Amino acid sequence: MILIAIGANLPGRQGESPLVACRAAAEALRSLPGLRVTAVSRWYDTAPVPPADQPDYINGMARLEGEADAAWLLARLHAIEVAAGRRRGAPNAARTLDLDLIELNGMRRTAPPPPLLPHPRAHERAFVLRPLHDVAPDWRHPLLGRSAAELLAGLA
Ligand code: PH2
Ligand code: MG
Ligand code: MG
Repeated sequence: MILIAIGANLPGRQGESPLVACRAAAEALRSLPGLRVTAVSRWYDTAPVPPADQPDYINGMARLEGEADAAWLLARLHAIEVAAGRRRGAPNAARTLDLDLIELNGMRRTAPPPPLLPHPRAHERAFVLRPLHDVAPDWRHPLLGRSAAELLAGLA
């Protein structure tokens, strides 16, 4: 199971809304060679975390099946972000599209090179865990051993 978090909170290059950008990103994932998109979550309107003077985000999650090299997949995700007008700014800056690799077939990597897996902040972010639960209610955090529902219950 591969889990990719999708988020956006700025209009895209043609002025398209974050929701349109997120839906287009989920479609773009369908063209990744050797992988199959098996589920896309509902879309959630979420306040910025940490609280910031930015528009709300749209957040969702795609579930894929197949084998992929971690560095290769990360590069593919970055290419989709760039095509959607993403510019690298300060950490947590508002963005036209953010694709974060949360889970890659149970892989664990807690030190560079990227990507760190599972995503090091996934377990503390409701905007990740809620859509994750939509597409993978059976998932357990590979390092913590806890389900998305359990992790969500532990958040404020
Ligand atoms: N992404 C961030 C920082 N803060 N907040 C919300 N609600 N949703 C996000 O996707 C998000 C965020 C950095 O990637
Ligand atoms: Mg992110
Ligand atoms: Mg990111």
